[in-house]
Amino acid sequence: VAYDLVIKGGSIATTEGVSTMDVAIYRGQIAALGWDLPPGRRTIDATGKLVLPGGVDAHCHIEQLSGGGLMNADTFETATRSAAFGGTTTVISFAAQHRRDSLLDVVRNYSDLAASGAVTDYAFHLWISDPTPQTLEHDLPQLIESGHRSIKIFMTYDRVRLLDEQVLDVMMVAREHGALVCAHAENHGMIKWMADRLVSRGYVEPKFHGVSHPRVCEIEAFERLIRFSQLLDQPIMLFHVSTAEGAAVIRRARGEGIKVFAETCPQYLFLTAQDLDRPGLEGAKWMCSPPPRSTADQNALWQALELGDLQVVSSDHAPYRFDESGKLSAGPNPDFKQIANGLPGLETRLPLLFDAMVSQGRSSLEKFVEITATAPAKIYGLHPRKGAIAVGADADIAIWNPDREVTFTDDGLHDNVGYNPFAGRTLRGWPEIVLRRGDVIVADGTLQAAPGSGQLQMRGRAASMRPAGILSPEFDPASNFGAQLL
Ligand code: DUC
Ligand code: ZN
Ligand code: ZN
Ligand code: ZN
Repeated sequence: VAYDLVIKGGSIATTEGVSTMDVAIYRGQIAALGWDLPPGRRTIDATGKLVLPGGVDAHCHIEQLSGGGLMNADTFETATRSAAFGGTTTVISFAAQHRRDSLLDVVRNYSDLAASGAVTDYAFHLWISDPTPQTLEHDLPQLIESGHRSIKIFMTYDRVRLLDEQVLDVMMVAREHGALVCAHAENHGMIKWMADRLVSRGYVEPKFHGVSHPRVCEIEAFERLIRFSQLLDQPIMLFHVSTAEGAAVIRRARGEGIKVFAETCPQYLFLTAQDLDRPGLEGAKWMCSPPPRSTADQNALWQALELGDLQVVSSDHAPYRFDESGKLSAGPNPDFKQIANGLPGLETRLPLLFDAMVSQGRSSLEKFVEITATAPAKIYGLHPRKGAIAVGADADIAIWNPDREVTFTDDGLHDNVGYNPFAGRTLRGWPEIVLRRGDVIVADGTLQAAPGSGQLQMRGRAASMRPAGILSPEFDPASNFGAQLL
C-alpha cells in the first residue's frame, strides 16, 4: 500500500540530533523514516526546511473561569486555532473545579466544550479546589485511572487555594493511583498582605502588581511543596518558575533525590517588571502571576533549562482582552488587585523560543525540541504517541522555515485576545505547515481543520509519575513503630 503522505528532504530534529530524511505517513501515524522513500499519494517538499514535532503546550487556560471568577477570552476553537498557527498540536488545559462543583461533572463539561471546538489534540489537568470525600475517594481516583494523569492545585487565590493538609490529601491520592501533581506555588499570605498595603497607600497602578508578588513568596512556596513531596515520596511539577532563587531551590531538591519537575514560560524568559510600567492602565496587558522579574532572572532560567533543572517551557496562556470583558471588567479605574492576571501565549511560545534558542544561537535545535515537545509529552504521559518524530508516533509535525522573518503586531494572532504582549519583536523562523495526526491543519497562512477535529488524549502512568522509592521514615513501618500509613 502507498503511504498517504511523504514529506521529502527536510531536516528532521529529535532530542538526539538532526538529519536529513524523508518522513512517510500512513493512517495518521509516522510509518517510516529514511532516505529516498517511495512517493506517497501526496508529497510535501521540505527541502531547506526543518521537520519538527508539533509543540506540546502543557499549561494553558481555555474557556475557563479564572481563580477570580472571570471567563477567559478564548474558546477551545479560538485557543487551539491560535496554538496550531504557532506550531503546537497538543495542549493540556484545565478541567477547573470550583468549590461545590462535582469533579466528574467538571470533566464532562470541559470534555464537551473541547470535543466541539478543538482543532488540536488535548488533555486535561484535573484542577482540584474542593477536596471533599466524594472528590478524593471516588471522583479523582476514577478519573486518574481512566487516563487523566495530572492534577493541578493552587496555593494562592482565595476561591481555589488549598490548605496544606488538603494538598497532602490530594498528593496521597495521586500517589496511590499514579498521577503527577502540578502546582501554582506562591505564598498566599505574603501576596495578600503586600497587595493590601500597596493599595491602601495609593499604589494602585499595574506595575505594583509585580511588587505585590515578592520574589520570596515563590521561594517559600516551592520549598514547602518540595517538602510535602519528600514526605509522601510523590512527584510534583512546579509551574511557571520566575526567579533565579526559585530555580536554585529546585536544583537543590533534585540534588537531594526529591522527584520535582519544573516549568517556566516565555513571559519569564522575555519580559521584565519594567514591561508593566506604562502610562495609565496599559501595563495591565503584561500582568500575570507570578509577574515577570529581571534580566538576571531571565539568564538564570535559561541556564536552568540548559542544565535540566527546569524541563519544560509552556505558555500559561490565560487570555483576557484589554477591555470591559477582560482586563478592565472591574470598571474604568481598577486597582491592580481588580485586574485579571494572564497573558496570551499559545501562538507565540514556539516562535519566540525558536528565534532565541536556534536563530540567535542561545541553545540548540535539539534542546528546543526537547523543552517544547518531547519533555512535556514524556512528563505528562503523552509519549511515545506525542512529542517526537519517530516511527509509530502520531504524525504531529510542524514544518519550519528557519529563514522566514516575522514581526509580531497586536492584531496578527489567531486567538480572541486583541493584543500581543510581544508586539514589535522581529523573529526569525516560522512554522509554515502544521500537521496533526497526518492531516494538514495549517498551510498557506490558513486553517484547514474543522472545529472538533482535535481528540482527547487519555494517558498512561508515566515514569515521571512513579514515586522515587525514597520513603520518609514516618512512612516506613521499620522506623514508625509499625504504623501502616501507605
Ligand atoms: N496566573 C496567571 O497569570 N494567569 C492564570 C492563572 C495564574 O496563575
Ligand atoms: Zn464552578
Ligand atoms: Zn499559575
Ligand atoms: Zn496557569
